[in-house]
Amino acid sequence: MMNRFNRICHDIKNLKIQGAENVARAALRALAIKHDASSVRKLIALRPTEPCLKNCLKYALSFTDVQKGIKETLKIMDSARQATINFGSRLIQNNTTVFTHCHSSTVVAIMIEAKKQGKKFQVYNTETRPNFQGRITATELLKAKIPVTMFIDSSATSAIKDSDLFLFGADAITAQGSIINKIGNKMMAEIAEKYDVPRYACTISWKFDPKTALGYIEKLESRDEREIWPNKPKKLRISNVIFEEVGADLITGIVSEIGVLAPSSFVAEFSKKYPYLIEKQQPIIKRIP
Ligand code: RUB
Repeated sequence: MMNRFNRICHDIKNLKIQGAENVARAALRALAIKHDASSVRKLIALRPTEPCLKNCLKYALSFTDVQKGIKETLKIMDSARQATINFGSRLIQNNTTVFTHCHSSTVVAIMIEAKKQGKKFQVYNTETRPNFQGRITATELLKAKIPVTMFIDSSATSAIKDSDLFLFGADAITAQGSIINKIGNKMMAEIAEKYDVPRYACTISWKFDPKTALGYIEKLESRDEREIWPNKPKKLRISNVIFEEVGADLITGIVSEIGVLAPSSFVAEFSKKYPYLIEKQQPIIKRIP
């Protein structure tokens, strides 16, 4: 029988708990059970491309009373999430076709809020191989009575050229105003740019990785090849890098609790609002490309 801490770790590792914010919240639940140094290290290593998880743990652990720290962190996250949803819902109008990729709980919540406001719109989404998170998105939207059409990933062009808006989530925001999100997002943002479809990353600002301001390059998680082909020929190498960087030049705006900001203004505004999350140490020169 797995203890509760290990169960949460197992569920994060195996994508039973997925999406950056869900992962960060689950890590805080695990932190409430165990917060010695090795448990914290274990939590941080579960999903390497998740600064929100790291920011949350760092802030919660800055309190002498860790349980109080966890509560305070969740309070900030809850109010940031609500404000992000409110800003994001304003982007959706009547008769809009919204395109999205993968599953972002933030993007889904924005769509549900727009629906609650009485807006009539439809969603095009992609299935998101190999783990099909697009099915989670489609299921949640249908439950909220929002019409959805699912496309296979390789038909994204057909979906995007008939869309009015591209909303996507974020796993990380860098100091350059770029976003790290599910593989495919960059290609889709490029297609959307070609067809003049505006592209917004929707996320609480705590996905910002302060270390990127010091020259760190965000690590992109790679997963097991067997997710793509369980009985693959022995000598075949398969790339299963699951995230990629969407450059600031491809992003119309970052929607967060701070507002809807151009990527170039995001970092300055974030630093003003959350000075305690900004890194104080010196750049690690050898990691600068
Ligand atoms: C999920 C994914 C999501 C972001 C944002 O990838 O890329 O778009 O994590 O999600 P995975 P949220 O399934 O590999 O975790 O808005 O819920 O934080």
